Amino acid sequence: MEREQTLLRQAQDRLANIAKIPSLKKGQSIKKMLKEKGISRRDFMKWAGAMTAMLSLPASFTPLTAKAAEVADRLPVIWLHLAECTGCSESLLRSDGPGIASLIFDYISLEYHETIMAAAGYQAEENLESAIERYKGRYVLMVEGGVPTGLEGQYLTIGAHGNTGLANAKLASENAAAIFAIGTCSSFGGIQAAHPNPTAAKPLSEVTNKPVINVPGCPPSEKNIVGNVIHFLLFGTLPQLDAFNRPKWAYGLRIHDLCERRGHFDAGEFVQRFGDEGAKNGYCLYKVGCKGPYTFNNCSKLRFNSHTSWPIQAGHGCIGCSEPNFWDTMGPFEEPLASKLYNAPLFKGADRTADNIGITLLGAAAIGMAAHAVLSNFRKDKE
Ligand code: FSX
Ligand code: SF4
Ligand code: F3S
Repeated sequence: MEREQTLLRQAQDRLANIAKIPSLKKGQSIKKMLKEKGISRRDFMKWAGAMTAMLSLPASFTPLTAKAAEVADRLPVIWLHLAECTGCSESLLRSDGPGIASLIFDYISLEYHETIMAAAGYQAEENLESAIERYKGRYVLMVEGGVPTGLEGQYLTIGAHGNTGLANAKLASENAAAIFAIGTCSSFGGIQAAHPNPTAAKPLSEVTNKPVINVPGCPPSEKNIVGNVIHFLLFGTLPQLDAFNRPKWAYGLRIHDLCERRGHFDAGEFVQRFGDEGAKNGYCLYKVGCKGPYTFNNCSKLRFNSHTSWPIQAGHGCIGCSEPNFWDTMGPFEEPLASKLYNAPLFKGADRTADNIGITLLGAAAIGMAAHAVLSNFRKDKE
């Protein structure tokens, strides 16, 4: 309780100080934007309550979460695009609705974002340099995409002077107040770092000495991106992180832990082939490749597109998109991980066991061990 009060006071003071900074979005306010989009104050407060819960904060923080959103226009953000598909930006900007999350993202001050800014060529380059200079030590850096480091970064050049993505990432990291690696590519290398990684693509955290918060997912949900912005506004400190520097509030549980098909997993009821009776009955997708038991993310709880659906609800297993090296380690995506080990003595027939006596006996621990074995085998293969 005492700790809660101290945290509340700290966040209040921080937000009061941020509110004193002049708005970077002249003539705009959350109130006005909500009105334009037909979102009521009540819905906004409901959103603030849900966001507070998502950040694992007590309900007493709800008014502060709302306040954080209101002062988000004081936050200069520089968003770099490196090697990736732009899905992370799409996840945020094209969510239906628009949801309040994307609205808040509109409201922050995006000082530089290669795909959506109007400037091009030399002018765009100048924008990056001047934003870094003007907001030194104050801006939040969000980086989407892996960093090709082969040929000194020449696999990825950006803009009229042909600066490398590597050089831009290093430069922008230097004076950032906080750094977020948005998406699996930036967090862990992603698809371009998949074997044989021809461009020597690396995660952002490997090209800067500054602390990097990873927000993986291919793409990550807009809630996880905006949640990090709100957390930074509230506290200005690193959230609790897991072993892969992912915020625990978002990546603390496995997809499997809260999956709506979990009851079928426990009962040994599986889809055997896409389109079969089991699929029609909404059975567990483990045997058609679901990697939910090995994947840490909050999709099963928060879903996508204003909570309408998510991969498993749509009928396909989780492919493990928020895990390091998932392109190499989680495939084939439509086969269970354990069948990779079919010939390994310990796990021989693991999925046949599931067939005969139900997965309950196989148990999550065995699946976890299988995953571990696959990952270690994979590393050996590569060496
Ligand atoms: Fe794409 Fe982003 Fe995947 Fe990567 O998301 S959705 S390839 S994580 O960097 O644009
Ligand atoms: Fe859900 Fe996949 Fe776990 Fe089955 S294996 S319960 S579909 S997360
Ligand atoms: Fe990715 Fe699995 Fe969620 S594939 S989007 S972590 S359900």
